[in-house]
This record gives sequence, C-alpha cells and structure tokens, in this order.
Amino acid sequence: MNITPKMSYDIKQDQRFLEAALRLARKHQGLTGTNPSVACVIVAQTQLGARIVGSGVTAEGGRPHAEPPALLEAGKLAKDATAYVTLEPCAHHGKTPPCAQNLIDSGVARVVTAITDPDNRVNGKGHEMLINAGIEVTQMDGGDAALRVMQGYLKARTSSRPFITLKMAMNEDGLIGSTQEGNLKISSPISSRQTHLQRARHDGILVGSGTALSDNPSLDCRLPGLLGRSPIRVILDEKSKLNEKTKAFSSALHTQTIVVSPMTAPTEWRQMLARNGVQHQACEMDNGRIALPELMDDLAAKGIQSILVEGGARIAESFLKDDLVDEIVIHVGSEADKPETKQDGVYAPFTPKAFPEGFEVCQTLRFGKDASLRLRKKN
Ligand code: AOF
Ligand code: ZN
Repeated sequence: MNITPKMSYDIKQDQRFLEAALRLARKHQGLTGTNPSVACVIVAQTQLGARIVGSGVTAEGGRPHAEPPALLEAGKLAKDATAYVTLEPCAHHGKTPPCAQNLIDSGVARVVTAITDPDNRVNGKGHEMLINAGIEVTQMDGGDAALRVMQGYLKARTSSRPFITLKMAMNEDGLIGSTQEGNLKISSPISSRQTHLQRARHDGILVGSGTALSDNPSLDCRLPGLLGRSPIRVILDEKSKLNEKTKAFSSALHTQTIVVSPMTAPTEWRQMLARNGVQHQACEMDNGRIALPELMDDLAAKGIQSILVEGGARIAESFLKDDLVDEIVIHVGSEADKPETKQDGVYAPFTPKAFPEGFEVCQTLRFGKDASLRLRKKN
C-alpha cells in the first residue's frame, strides 16, 4: 500500500512523538503475553503548540490495547488531533472492537504508525480502514528503535518462535568462567545492571542446569522497583539434576519458573518441582539433547516471544548450531579475573573479535570500563 501524505508535515516532530510512543511501549515489554506492547500518544495543537493530550500502552496481559485508554484520556481533544501508534491499529473484532474503528470514531485527523502489523487479521487492513474513513495515514519507518521494541512479537508472529538474544560476559579471549570452585568475576557491576535491565525487557530468560547448579543464579531482575519485571525462568535440565537448593526455585511462587526435561524424567523429581511451585515442561529429545527448535515453538505458544539466553558455553553452542540466535550481546570485562591455569578456564564458543559467522556488530557501548557489543545477523 502506498500511503502518500496530502500535506507536508514536520518530520522531526513526527519522529519526536513516535519516539515518545516507543519509550512508552517499552514500559510493558515482556508483560503482554502473545500481544505486543504497543503505545499510542494523541497529539493536539494547543495554544502552546503540539502537546500530548492522551497516552496509552497495551495493558499487562495484552488487553485493553493501547488506543482506547489514550483516546479516553484525550476525550474531546482527540478531534482533529494526530495519533502516533507504534504498530498499525488492529482491524479485527477480538475480545475488544477494532482500534482502527476507535480512532475513526474519535475524530482524529491523522494517524502515524511505525510498523505494519503482520497478524493476518490486520496486515494492512487497519491502515485501509483509516484511509477509507478519510483519515490521513503516515507510515514512518520506525527504524531500529521500533523493531527492537517489537522484535519478539514480530518473530513469534512470522516464525512461531521467540526472538532469541544470546548474552555472554567474557574477557578478550572468550573466557566466561572456571571449572574450579567459586565464580570468576568477569564483567563490572555496571554491566551486570545492564543485564538486569535486559532481563526486564525479555519475556523469558534461559540457562542450562549446569549454570544453575554451578553458579546458582537467582535469574531475576534486581534493579530497584523492577523486581516485578523479572522474566519467566526457563532452565534446561535434560538429566533431571536440579534439586531443592536451586536458588531460582525459592522465588518460583512469584516468578514463573519452568524446568525442561524429557517426558521420562523420574516422577519423584517432578513431584519435587511441583512442591516448589516449579512447572515441568516435557520436551522432545534429538540425539541425546533437548530438541531446541521444537522447544522454542512450545515456548512461543505459551506467549514467550523473546528469550535472553544467559549461559553457559554448551547452551550457547547448541543455540548457534541450530541457527536459533537472532542477536548476540557480548559484555567484554576489561578487568576480568583469570583462572588458576588456562586448563581451568571455561571458554565461550567465540570471542569478542572472532564471533560466529553471519553476524556483524551493529552497536558498541561502554558500561564503565567494559565494552558491550551488540551483533545482528547480516541480511
Ligand atoms: C493494537 N493495539 O495495543 C495491540 C494490538 O487477541 P486480541 O484481540 O487482543 O488481538 C491480538 C492482536 O492485536 C495482536 O496479534 C496484534 O495484531 C494486535 N495487537 N493492536 O491496535 C494494541 N496490542
Ligand atoms: Zn487494537
């Protein structure tokens, strides 16, 4: 569909309001189940210039959608206003009426959207409804920021599996830990806080039972005020080795925790999981290891649309081998501890300089003295 504006608009202003909407959409990232976290801001011309008179974000759990609360807040001021929506407004009668109809009824003159909705109940029909009602529609190229907010939803809708980010903290040589007792400090506290922020933005966090047993991490988001944003924990445990001392289990009653193992896992062990409020997810096996593509399908069906894979080396290798990784984030610890001997070191399947084929660096950040690289698949 070619949507040509009838008049010229202030592109910088459009970008500014769309960015404001994208920031709002991040607020419920990881909390909206199979629905994307969408945001809508209504902007009216006031005596003071263009001002936001209403805003809304998809509610936790996925409904109501973003547009109805934004329009409700704007009230009469929505008439002749511009609505900035991070995703094409829906055109279908679901549990609620179509948001495109809501926008039409409110009297807005213009709608600016960042991304077309791939849901085949919508996919262009939302834009079409608006245009047919005489509303000016501008489809902005939301760019990287829009795609990042929506990446889990887009992946799950188009490929029936979650968007997968592989995150690893390592030194320049790819060292991620030690085979000996105790943890090596790899990255700085600033990098760790960034990891916690990333956890909050994902639906799920995934580790192997090796990491769960040796590091015994809490796998939650411990930033002040964001504990409630802890992602669903998924621990792969093909040999049913986890026990009641697993730290993540102690908070399983308030943060959903799923342990994945084959159907043949011992009944008593499964009862132990249930006693601790931990869900058991039976999985298919492939040559003695958990069949990851099938598991990813199952997790997407549960509404887990984005997963942060946090370790360890074997899990990273398996995800890469199965071509399941969409993005790699490497925190490069500049003051990482060294193992006693080189043989004691555990190494990632790549280093910050020699990373997996098919990936390229798309962003470099500094977290204190550490560097952080974000790698995406080359197109
Ligand atoms: C919008 N605004 O805030 C969201 C939208 O099951 P339902 O009825 O909630 O429909 C889910 C679909 O609605 C989802 O796949 C996507 O197409 C759209 N989500 N649309 O206009 C919103 N969250
Ligand atoms: Zn809607």
